[in-house]
This record gives sequence, C-alpha cells and structure tokens, in this order.
Amino acid sequence: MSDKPILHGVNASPFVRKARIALAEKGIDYELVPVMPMGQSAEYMKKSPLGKIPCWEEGDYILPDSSCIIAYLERTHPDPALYPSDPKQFGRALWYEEYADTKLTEAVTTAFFNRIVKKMMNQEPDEAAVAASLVAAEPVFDYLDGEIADREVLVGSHFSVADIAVCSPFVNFAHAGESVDGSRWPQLVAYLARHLARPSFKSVIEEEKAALGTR
Ligand SMILES: N[C@@H](CCC(=O)N[C@@H](CS)C(=O)NCC(=O)O)C(=O)O
Repeated sequence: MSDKPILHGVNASPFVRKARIALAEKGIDYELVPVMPMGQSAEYMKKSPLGKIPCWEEGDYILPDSSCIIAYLERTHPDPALYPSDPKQFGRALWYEEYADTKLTEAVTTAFFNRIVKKMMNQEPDEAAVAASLVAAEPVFDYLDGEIADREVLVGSHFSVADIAVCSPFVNFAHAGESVDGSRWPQLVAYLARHLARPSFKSVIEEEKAALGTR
C-alpha cells in the first residue's frame, strides 16, 4: 500500500475538486481513493461522520470537509499561499468560499445531477428542474459578475481559496453542457476562462472529461 496521503472521494464532486486544486497548486502528492457520495461504508462514516466527500487521511490524521482540508494544507504547505494575509481580505475569501459552497453550488449543479449523475443511474433527467435551476442561477451570476468587476482574482492580488471555490462548481456546469452567457455576465465569463485555464484546473478537468466521457 502506498504511503502517500489519501484524498477520499470521486473526481467530479465540486468539493473533492476544490481540495484537488489546492493540492495541485501546492504541489502535494496524494492518492485519490474512490468513495461515492452515497451508500458509504461504516468504516468511511467513522472517518467522515457527515457521510460526505472529500475526506483527507494522512497516516492516522483524518480530516473531512474541503474547507477544513484546504485550511489545514495551508498550514502544512504555506507556499504558495491560498489565503490572503490581510485580515479583511482573509475574511472576504472565507465569505466567497462559503457562498460558492452553498448558494452557487446549489444553483449550478442541478444540470449536472440530472444529465450526468441520473444517466449513470439509468434515470431520465428532469429537464424542467434544470430549466428552473438556470433561472434561479441568474441572481447568483449577477452577484458574482458584480463582485468580480474588473478584478483578476476575487480577493487581493493573488489566486486564492475564493477563486478555487467559485470556479469549481462551474466545471460541473460545463460537464452538463451548460455555459454562462457572456453577453449578460461578461466579467464572470472572462474570470472563469482565466482561472479554469490554470494547469491545476486543466489537468483535473481533462481527467474528469475522460472519466465522464464528456469530451
Ligand atoms: N462542506 C462539505 C460538502 C461536501 C459535500 O456535500 N459533498 C457531497 C458530494 S459533492 C456529498 O458527499 N454528499 C453526500 C451527502 O450529502 O450525503 C465540503 O466542503 O467538503
């Protein structure tokens, strides 16, 4: 058995991807051990009591939750920093991460769930639910477009956990065949194009496309 740290989870989860992007940005080697987001074993539930993916395992150190994992990795591998050092910017970065993990993920993953996950389970997609989710996503895109404005990154002057968290669920949106309308949300579209082209995102996206058969 490998003595590399383990990230439990499957690659197309926006939260597993968050952790994977942080790991890639920091150049940390690890093994991705597949755990599906449903029907987990009792053994996995002991590691991740909320029954969610991802979960980090490093020797006898166990840590569930993408936000906790990235914050931990920042302490063990400070370079490159993924959190701003300025207290106010730090607070804003945590806010964007929270917004992305809740409101944004909910808004943009319905299409992925219906068209990709349900297909894997031999179920029909609910296109009415997808259409409703696209309408519900509009104020979320309005908010992000306004926050990004003409900034390169969401907070401060460096790519941070805020950018990882906001960009990650849009990968699921794209896997589901959806894209953000650049005539309505030009700043958001330019921002996503910029960051999803980073080597960390690119290699994970390619791997996911191959696994999902979406390329
Ligand atoms: N706050 C958690 C959320 C993780 C999460 O919701 N993961 C989903 C997969 S994308 C999951 O495991 N869902 C299973 C469940 O909710 O039972 C994190 O950031 O890691």
